[in-house]
Amino acid sequence: RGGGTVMPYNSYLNLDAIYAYMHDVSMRHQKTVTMVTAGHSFEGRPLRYLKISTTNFQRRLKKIIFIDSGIHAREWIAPPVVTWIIHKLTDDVTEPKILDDFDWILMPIVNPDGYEFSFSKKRLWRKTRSTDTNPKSYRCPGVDGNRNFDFAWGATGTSSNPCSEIYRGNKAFSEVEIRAVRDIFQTYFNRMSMYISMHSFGSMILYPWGHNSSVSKYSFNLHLASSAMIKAIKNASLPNFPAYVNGNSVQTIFYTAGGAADDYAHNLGIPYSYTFELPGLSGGMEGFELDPMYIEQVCTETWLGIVAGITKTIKL
Ligand code: ING
Ligand code: ZN
Repeated sequence: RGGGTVMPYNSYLNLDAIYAYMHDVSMRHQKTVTMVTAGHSFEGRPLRYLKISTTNFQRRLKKIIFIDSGIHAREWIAPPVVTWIIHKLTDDVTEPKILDDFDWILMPIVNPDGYEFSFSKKRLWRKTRSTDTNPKSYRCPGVDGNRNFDFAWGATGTSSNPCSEIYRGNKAFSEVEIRAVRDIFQTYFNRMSMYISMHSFGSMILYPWGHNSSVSKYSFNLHLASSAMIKAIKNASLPNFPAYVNGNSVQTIFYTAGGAADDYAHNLGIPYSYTFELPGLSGGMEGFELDPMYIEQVCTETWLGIVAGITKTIKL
């Protein structure tokens, strides 16, 4: 499996280890990889992503694929999937075509404060760790980053109560972490053909719209590409893993949410915008605590799914 530094994929790594890996990759691949610090979190941790291009990102020769994870702290299986993608685009290139065809933005930890908190204090923490002027906010810190984007902000499936797990914040983009993601979109949306927000769990590929039951004008292509992803994942998966399903939020996860990242991206005109719900092997809260023995399995099958989906992607 390729040279260079291989991150361990038999345990979940903390923020420092993930950032150290990103730094290491960017140092060893200076021609193709740039690490960006896009500001700092509410508690002061750096917000970091990698830009990967075989033809120099700034020359704007190619469309971009943007993948993030860790917007929700407790969904620990998502960040290793994104670092695995970094690995497959740098140290273990088995799909040179998609590296030649696209520039990439990979942000494994959108919400570093929440991620650290889920390691050190509360395993099942979901939100950011910010406080605002709402009187309840000191007792109940944190905003749901995936309800904080400025598209259908405040629509159904969100809460104005800081103590809720789906607290939307006191305004759209109240969260500095989500503003950093917004800035990536604002800078590059014209070039982006695909956006994937990695979450867990449920073995689903969701696509817009998610704020209500309306149907995207791209839904045929969204469905076609995600079906190709699912087929490839199924081929590489394990018998004890649940089968994936795809569709828009209402059809698939049976709830809607205003202010989510995938709708924000889609509204900017990014045609292929997805939320992945990676596998969890049990229901309830245990679904977030996927046994680390399965990390590498989820990484490899998800990567193959993404490759198949991109291959199926026609220019929109
Ligand atoms: N799931 C997503 C959530 O933010 C989602 C699912 C995405 C619903 C987009 C609607 C729109 O609730 C997880 N696991 O967070
Ligand atoms: Zn999530």
